[in-house]
Amino acid sequence: MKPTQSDPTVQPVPAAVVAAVDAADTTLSNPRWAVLALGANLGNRLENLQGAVDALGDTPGLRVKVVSPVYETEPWGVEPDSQPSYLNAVALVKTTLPPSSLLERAQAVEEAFLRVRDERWGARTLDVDIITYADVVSDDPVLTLPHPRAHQRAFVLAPWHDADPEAQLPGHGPVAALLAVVDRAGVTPRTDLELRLPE
Ligand code: A4P
Ligand code: MG
Repeated sequence: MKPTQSDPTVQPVPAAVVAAVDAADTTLSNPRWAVLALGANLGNRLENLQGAVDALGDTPGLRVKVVSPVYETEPWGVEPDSQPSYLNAVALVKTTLPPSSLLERAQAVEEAFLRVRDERWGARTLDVDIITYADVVSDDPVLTLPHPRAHQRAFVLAPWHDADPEAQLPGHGPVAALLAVVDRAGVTPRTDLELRLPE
């Protein structure tokens, strides 16, 4: 029997619950683009980057849509020759996760690769940074958006530009224009290496 309005077992749903469910629905049907920078300079660097792409792809509410070419890059911000060189790449993802959950997931993926945090800018098996999340701008030190140093870094801008030539860095303008003025020394495409999208 079809329930009717007079059916005493059918309770009206409170307006607040309807609003909350509607809001969740909007988020779920409205995934956001985010740009993630991947870096590794310890262990099997390419495997670590691919592992990060695959682990991100296994995340509920997250799809990896584009992976960039891979670059070999000299360590930035540290004494020359004090660390092995990096492989860097960028992943463009669409996600229904809010920024804080995306950061948690990125850090969990780093942990899975036995990343040890002993010094800032220390060598690492895997670094997953959030470069942008939609057009969100935030100076919260726990999650600064866009990433505060992305605009200066050819090892982020070059693969990002390859993956999305039209990309914009909120607050800084087109990635192509930023890339044209940063120092690209020590940032070399590794055309012999390739990342795959998750299956
Ligand atoms: N945090 C704040 N905003 C963000 C964000 N947008 N994405 C906080 C990710 N994390 C963010 O990060 C330290 C804290 O930053 C986190 O707890 C998070 O809450 P971390 O990953 O633990 O440490 P880190 O990576 O050593 O520090 P940081 O400041 O993120 O370093 P950078 O600026 O990412 O630099 N040279 C080359 N060639 N290639 C590289 O990939 N990477 C670095 C790291 C240095 N030199 C490099 C490379
Ligand atoms: Mg980091």
